[in-house]
Amino acid sequence: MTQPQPQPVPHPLHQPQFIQIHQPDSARLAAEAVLGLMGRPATLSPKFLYDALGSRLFDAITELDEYYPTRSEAALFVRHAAGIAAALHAAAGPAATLVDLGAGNCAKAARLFDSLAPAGYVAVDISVDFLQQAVSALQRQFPAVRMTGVGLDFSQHLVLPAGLVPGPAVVFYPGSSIGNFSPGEALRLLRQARTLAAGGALLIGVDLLKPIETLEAAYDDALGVTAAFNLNLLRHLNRLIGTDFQVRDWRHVARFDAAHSRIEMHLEARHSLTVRWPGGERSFAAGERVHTENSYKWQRSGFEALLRDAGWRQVQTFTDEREWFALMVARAA
Ligand code: AVJ
Repeated sequence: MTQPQPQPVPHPLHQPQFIQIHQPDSARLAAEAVLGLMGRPATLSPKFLYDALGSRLFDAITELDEYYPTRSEAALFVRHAAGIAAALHAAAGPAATLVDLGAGNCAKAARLFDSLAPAGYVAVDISVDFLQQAVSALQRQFPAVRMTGVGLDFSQHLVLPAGLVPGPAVVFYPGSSIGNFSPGEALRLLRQARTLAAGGALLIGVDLLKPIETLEAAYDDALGVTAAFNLNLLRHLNRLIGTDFQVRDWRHVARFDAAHSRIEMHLEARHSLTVRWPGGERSFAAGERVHTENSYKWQRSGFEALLRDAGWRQVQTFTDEREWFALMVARAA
């Protein structure tokens, strides 16, 4: 006589899906870079900061003493863990889909899994290649969660393929990346996020206004890592469009512009020079600049008002004593 074997409890074991929505083709990127280089003033999108080395330099920035945003945000997640979890549950209900904007290595979202218990996870980043490894690893850790990696430049248009978000979503946008957008662009993105959330919630990291010395040090650190991050854009362009930029001819500049409430990063020509590439050239006078990034610093009340303008309701702010950084949770109306 054999003992009856215990029946295994059936539960779904998922495999991650991967979709590339718009392939960032290098011809189009190169054309965009040339247009920016010819502008007066010359302006390049901060996305050109992130080639392979640029992404590693950004990771190094997050470990600098002067760069407070990453550390401040991480502390808020610990300090307000229970409050944030309760706010998200109240706003989105159980078994929501977690939509991670700019997911990268998925580490920040992974820390939400235990408290949020999402039914699905959609990791969005500019290239699906960045997501393969991280999403696959997370899927092995949480086999019952339906996971999708989506390659999409959501700064252009934040819309996901039908069916990926079957019910209410928690849209997760950490890191104060919203700071790269002007108030008008941010409003548009937050409206699209509200539509995407389908009655769910938003969890967003916002960098707040603080003393100028603190802001400028965070974007011009003593070790020169941020300078290297900014200057590396020139090496990226040399590969992308065949320019002959010499990094030594340029200087990193980071200044707070009070009128726009933003840190601006520029590359400044150390002397007059001409940059050449197949099909064009551009001369720069000594001291002339290429504008490479804006990082807006919000007042708490200003960003709360922006969220309401974008149709978000019941905004809850989780912050530190100094109000240096905020995590905001809101409900899609
Ligand atoms: C990734 C856009 C949040 O603005 O602080 C860091 C980028 N630039 N140091 C920021 C950045 C220079 C960063 N964001």
